[in-house]
Amino acid sequence: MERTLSLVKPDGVNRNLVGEVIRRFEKEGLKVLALKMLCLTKKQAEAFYAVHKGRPFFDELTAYMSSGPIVAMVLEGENAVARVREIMGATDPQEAAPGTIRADLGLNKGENTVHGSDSLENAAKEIAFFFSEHELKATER
Ligand code: IDP
Ligand code: MG
Repeated sequence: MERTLSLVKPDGVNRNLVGEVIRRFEKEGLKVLALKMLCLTKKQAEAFYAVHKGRPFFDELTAYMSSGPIVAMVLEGENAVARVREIMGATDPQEAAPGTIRADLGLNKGENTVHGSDSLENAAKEIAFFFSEHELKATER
């Protein structure tokens, strides 16, 4: 069993796609372990995407990610990290495989509707960024 972090980005929340994104994960057998809506400050977005600091799109990305509410969730399942990345599709909606969230719902490379952790190690860090030990414990089955 693995746990991973996914976000519905501001464009997804804005276009009423929260339920649709969660439905696609649940339909594939992933379990929602924790869930919350919040707004990131620019500083928090910069910390979350620190690995991209120095990239040309860093300022645009962190401004966008702090531009409105997002929904953060912890998903659990077998190979959850890779499966969530598969269900999301490639970063650029134009390059994402048909039937993936980004191909079907993404607007462009920046406003691509969802985030998913890219490794088990980053998943643990990203889960801890959004959820306290207490919040995860509260829903343990
Ligand atoms: P990922 O979300 O598929 O893992 P990353 O390369 O880690 O993609 O980039 C993080 C996020 O930064 C992307 O999801 C996207 O929102 C944004 N991003 C990446 N590359 C570009 C770009 O070339 N222009 C604008 N935004 C970008
Ligand atoms: Mg990434």
